[in-house]
Amino acid sequence: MPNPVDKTLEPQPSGRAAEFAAAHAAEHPLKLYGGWFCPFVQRAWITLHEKRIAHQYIEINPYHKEASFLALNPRGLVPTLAVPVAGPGANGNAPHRREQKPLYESTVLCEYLDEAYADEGHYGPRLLPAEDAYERARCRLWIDHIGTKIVPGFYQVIQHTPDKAYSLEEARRKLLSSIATWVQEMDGDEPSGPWFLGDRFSLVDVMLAPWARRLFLIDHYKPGGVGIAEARREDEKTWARWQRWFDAMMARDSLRNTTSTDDKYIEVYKRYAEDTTGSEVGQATRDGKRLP
Ligand SMILES: N[C@@H](CCC(=O)N[C@@H](CS)C(=O)NCC(=O)O)C(=O)O
Repeated sequence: MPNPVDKTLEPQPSGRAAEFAAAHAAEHPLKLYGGWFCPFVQRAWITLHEKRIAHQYIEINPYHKEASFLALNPRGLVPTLAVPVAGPGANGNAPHRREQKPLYESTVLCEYLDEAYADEGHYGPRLLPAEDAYERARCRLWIDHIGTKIVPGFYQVIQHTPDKAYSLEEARRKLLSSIATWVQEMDGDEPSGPWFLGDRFSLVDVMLAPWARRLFLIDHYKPGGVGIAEARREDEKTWARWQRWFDAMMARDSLRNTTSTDDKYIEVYKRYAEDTTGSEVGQATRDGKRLP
């Protein structure tokens, strides 16, 4: 299916994300290839921002699969990271300055950034608890829940059209129930912090933030919206805790500074709302398959 996103996609981020991109436009051996509209990219962007990692941001259109892009990431998806090669070159010679090792898959590359830039004195607190294997595993479990339940649920709602085998109400309930399950696993009843781990901001928060930021698109495009106000009438405790997290997340600089303006998201997500997008995520949702 020809990809209709190609022709209309804004070529650059806008708003605060444009400023952040411009501040990281200069040549640097650590390169993030991204698309401003992409929530998976925003995970990587937030991680770089949180840890103040020096890098170069390169905006590309992932729907145009340039050979140079596919050479870095055969899956042809953003985010893609190019990591400078440390140590001797592959043939044993002195390292070539321009040699790069690629990395992709947002969860993998965010974990890599957290581990590779681990000096807390320089890069701030680790985003996965380095000192506690159980807590780290628990974080990965709830990151997996975000990727396998909440994110697919988001697309099932936003891509819902009346001809679907499932109703909008069913898709909405499924999404809300996946979010509620996640919220019920959060630490931090008052007065501790708002994050998944209470006082401690972590990759669990990072992984959900871009879709939380995009929930307004469901309110914009789908009758009845996300339905959180209604859900809160039935379960005040869960949804009050969600709201604490949501408000804190929306105010976090790393999210705000990597976000473009709402009107641009509304524009680009129209094809999801009409279920005509040719993106791989969109097609997988339409076909009831696992997301790429
Ligand atoms: N599992 C991947 C998904 C990345 C992804 O789907 N990125 C989209 C943009 S939001 C993309 O590159 N799409 C290109 C296409 O669909 O052809 C990750 O977590 O990084």
